[in-house]
This record gives sequence, C-alpha cells and structure tokens, in this order.
Amino acid sequence: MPRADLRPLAPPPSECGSRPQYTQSTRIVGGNISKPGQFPWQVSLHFSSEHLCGGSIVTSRWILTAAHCVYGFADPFMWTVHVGLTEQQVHGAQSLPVEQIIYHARYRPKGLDYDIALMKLATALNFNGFVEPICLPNHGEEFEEGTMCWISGWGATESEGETSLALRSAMVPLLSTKTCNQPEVYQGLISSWMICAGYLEGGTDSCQGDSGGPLACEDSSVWKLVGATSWGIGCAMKNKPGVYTRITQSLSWIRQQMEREEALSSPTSDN
Ligand code: 4AZ
Repeated sequence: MPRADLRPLAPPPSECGSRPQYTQSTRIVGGNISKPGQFPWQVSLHFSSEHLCGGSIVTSRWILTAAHCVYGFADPFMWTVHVGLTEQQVHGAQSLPVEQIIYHARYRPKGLDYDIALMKLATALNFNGFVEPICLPNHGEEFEEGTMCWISGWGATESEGETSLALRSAMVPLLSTKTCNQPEVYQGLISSWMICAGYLEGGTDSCQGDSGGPLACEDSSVWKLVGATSWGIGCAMKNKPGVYTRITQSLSWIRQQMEREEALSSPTSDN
C-alpha cells in the first residue's frame, strides 16, 4: 500500500550525539562561552573538589578522559564527575561519585601515546538534554583534513593562565598527520594514536585544564567523539596545534574495558 504521506521517513532517533536542548540562534584559547545544552556530553572532573580535567559522556555509566589526567591519581574516591554544567561554582548540577578508573596499560607519563582512560560512575546518569552521551565513531571511520570540529572545556584562556569559570568552546579544523608531522610543526612526534586539530597560524586552541575533554565533530547531525584533548606545545602558538588522542585507534580498547567491567559486575556473572 502506498504511503499517503510522501515526506521522506525520518531517520530513527540516535541514542547518542544529539543536542535536544540546544537550538542554534544565537582552557580554550580564542573561543567563546558555551550555552547550556550546547555540549551536553562535556563533563568536569574534580579531584579534591577542584576542576582538573575534562571528559566526555559515552554511556550512562562511562566517562572517557585522558590517561595523563588520572595517572598517579587513580583513587576513585578522590574524584567527582560534574555533568550538565556550564559554570564552575557548581549549583544544582548533577555530581557523581566514581567507582573505578581504568587507564591504558601501555600509557607512560613520559610518553605521548595511549593517552586514554575511562571512569566508571558509581550510579547511572539521567539523560535530560543538558546531560547526553556523545557517539563513538565507527571502526575505521576516517575524518578528513579540514573537517570543522569543536573543542570545549574549562581550561586556561591563555598559556600559563588560570582555568575558566565558564565552559568555553571553539571551532577548529582537523589536520592530517602528514601536515602535523611537518618539520616546523611536530616533526614526526604524531603517531597513529593521535590526531591534530587547530590552526597553524595559532590563535585558537585547547589549553591546560581542557585535557581529557572532547574534540567533537558533527556528521549528518550526529555528534561523534573524534579526539580527547591530550597535549601540545604551549597553547595557540604558531605551528603548534592541539594534539588529541585518536578515538578510532582506541575503540577496541574502549569496548574491551567496558565489556569486561560489565561482565564482572553483572549479577549473572560466574566470576
Ligand atoms: C595541558 O597542559 C594541555 N594546546 C592541553 C592541551 C594543549 C596543551 C597543553 C594543546 O593540559
């Protein structure tokens, strides 16, 4: 039977990567203050009640961040995860205790690779438009040089500066590994575990305190986590773009950790 209504069928609603409380109307260096609901997957990780790093909600129980944020501080009781906020000086935002912290076993503080960690929340998040998960990319998915993506966080707004009270964000283009490994840029330091984003002329970048937070790209109106803020030389300097942990490279590690934990904690497990 023909459909009476010939409008194209709407795609099924995605369970991640949407921003139901954000309508476009209206330490990140060179960015702008973000609106509530604009980056609903962004979290603030507090250690001893102080903002230390960013992170991204990937499921109701799991936050993805950088290993260098938690290395040496892997006691879950020292951390709280603040969600659904734009201003630090947290009022009314959900804050949640952490049950477990897992960082990549091959991460070394003197190295730059494997800069990825997961935090398992002690209780599940309620998604409400201001708190939403971001999608992980597909295995083997490629993100082209020049694709415009977003960085966000409460990090410093200048090199050596203080962290910001307001969540800030900026649009930055992805750079190819070839571009980022040029002699005047990072001269071969960029591995398959990293993806660069930013401007070779400088001016807009992530900075100290943004670490662990998202490099997010919108792909047919679904937001995907392409990177986690990892490192850089200074902030917003010429030829020194931000370097992010490449999420497609980390997918099997992420899935393994989440599945292992879920199997261990499930009531039907024999372990
Ligand atoms: C940091 O220290 C840091 N410009 C984060 C990002 C960048 C540099 C440093 C990238 O956490």
